[in-house]
Amino acid sequence: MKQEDFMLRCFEIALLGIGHTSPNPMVGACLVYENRIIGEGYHEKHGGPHAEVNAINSVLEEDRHLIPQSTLYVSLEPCCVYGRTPPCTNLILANKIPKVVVSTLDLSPEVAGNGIKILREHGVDVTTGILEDMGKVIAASRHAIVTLDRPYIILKYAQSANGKIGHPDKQVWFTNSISKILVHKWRSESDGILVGANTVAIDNPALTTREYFGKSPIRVILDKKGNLPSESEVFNDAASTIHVVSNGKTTKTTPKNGKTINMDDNAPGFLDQLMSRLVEEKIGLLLVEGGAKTIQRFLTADLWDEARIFTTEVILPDGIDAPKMEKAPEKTFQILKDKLEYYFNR
Ligand code: AOF
Ligand code: ZN
Repeated sequence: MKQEDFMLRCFEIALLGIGHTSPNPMVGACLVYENRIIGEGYHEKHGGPHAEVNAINSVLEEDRHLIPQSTLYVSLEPCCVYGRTPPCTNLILANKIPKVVVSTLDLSPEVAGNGIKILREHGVDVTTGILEDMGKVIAASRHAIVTLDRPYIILKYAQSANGKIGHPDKQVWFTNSISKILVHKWRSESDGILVGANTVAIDNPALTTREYFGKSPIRVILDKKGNLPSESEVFNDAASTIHVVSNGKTTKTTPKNGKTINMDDNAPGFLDQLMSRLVEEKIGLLLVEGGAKTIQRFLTADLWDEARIFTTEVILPDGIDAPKMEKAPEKTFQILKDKLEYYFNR
């Protein structure tokens, strides 16, 4: 087995935490003695033990004496600060682990290379940069939070074969049931889901995770005028909601589960300020589900990391034009007759 193989295992288990770790990153760790994994663990939940702690705790009694001769693989640089949990660097040193292999740095300002520095200063042999591109993808939402003060943003929409996203006054459904399940899986993995008022008024979506297991994201509703009806599904108690109303507008609608916040939608930098506010709400991964105007606002402000776009065989003769992506897709999948394209903004 190569270093890369053990790192891939770290990534695989790190991803089990998706949707539950923000504002902390997903992290996976494996403890390896002579090509055998004697312990592994991942960061399961924000506020809970770190991956390294879970990996070391998982080692069986009969293998514990091997820990001081093992290599610790971690998808992210071990932390060196007292946060909600004590520093993982202390734990590594206390367990006398002689070698640590890291994929990518933790860009949190208080760590950012210091975790590795401390380990090296104490004689630990540290290797970094193993499968680093993939490690960065796994840490992407944490890194968006600490370097950009915003969540990792995924834009998602479906369009007809002739490039229409929908109809101005009635709901149109384009994609098939398998694509719908996939979108609900994405919801379960997201911390927040954002839509504009028109989408609520026309489609009345619930924005919950119903066709897949797992939690529903926090619903973020941009309702500049504050006049969406309180009976709208997004204000029900099936999930938490942040209702964003423009400063100075009064609204009688308050979510049954959540809150209303006032921000000036017309002010310059509104979206930046809102994203920063969503970080305070522990939203590290945000799915923007529409509609056309809202998606376009994020594209124009260059506030996006990924776009996942479905194109169907349906032709909608008249309707609202879908936003135009300026670059080429990097991945394309066929889901029965739906085409799914992934775009990345880097
Ligand atoms: C690790 N392993 O599994 C995770 C890390 O005390 P907390 O939980 O708030 O942790 C804050 C710091 O730990 C911060 O730098 C964050 O990026 C990092 N998360 N670090 O060594 C882990 N989840
Ligand atoms: Zn840690």
